[in-house]
Amino acid sequence: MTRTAVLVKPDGLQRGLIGEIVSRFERKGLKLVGLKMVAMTDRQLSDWYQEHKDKSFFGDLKSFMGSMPIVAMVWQGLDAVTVVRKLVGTTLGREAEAGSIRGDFGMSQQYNLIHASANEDDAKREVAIVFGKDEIFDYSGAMECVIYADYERGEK
Ligand code: 3AN
Repeated sequence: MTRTAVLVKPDGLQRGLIGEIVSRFERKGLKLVGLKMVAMTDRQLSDWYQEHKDKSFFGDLKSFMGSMPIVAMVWQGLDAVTVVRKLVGTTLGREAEAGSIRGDFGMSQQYNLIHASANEDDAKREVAIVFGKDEIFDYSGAMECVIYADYERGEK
């Protein structure tokens, strides 16, 4: 099982989409292993968005993301990074696939409601920026035996 980081951005919080977003991931069969509200610092945001540091929108993006609290989550599942990216949809809200979170709720490129880790290395790095080890929880999911086949859960 892999883990991925999700941020509901300030626009997602203001739009009242926390419950909707959590619900979509839950219904898919992903397991919530970390959740908190956090005001990200400029330092955290510089680390988080390091791949965009030379882009023209870097400063705007950081000040927007630091302008109010965000909701950070860690979701776990088989191929969780890919699954969550698909549920989130492509970057530009007005072009994102209908049925995805951005496709159903967003119109903007910058105000695109939600962040999801792009790959497993990013996921590990991003989780560590916002969560302490004691804020990630390992517990057995009661529904996992009907969400996954035995071989998918790594059991014979
Ligand atoms: P994604 O979140 O889909 O992986 P990235 O990694 O290309 O998208 O961009 C990270 C964030 O930067 C986006 N979620 C969006 O808020 C912002 N962003 C991307 N491109 C632009 C742009 N051209 N102008 C302003 N903000 C942008």
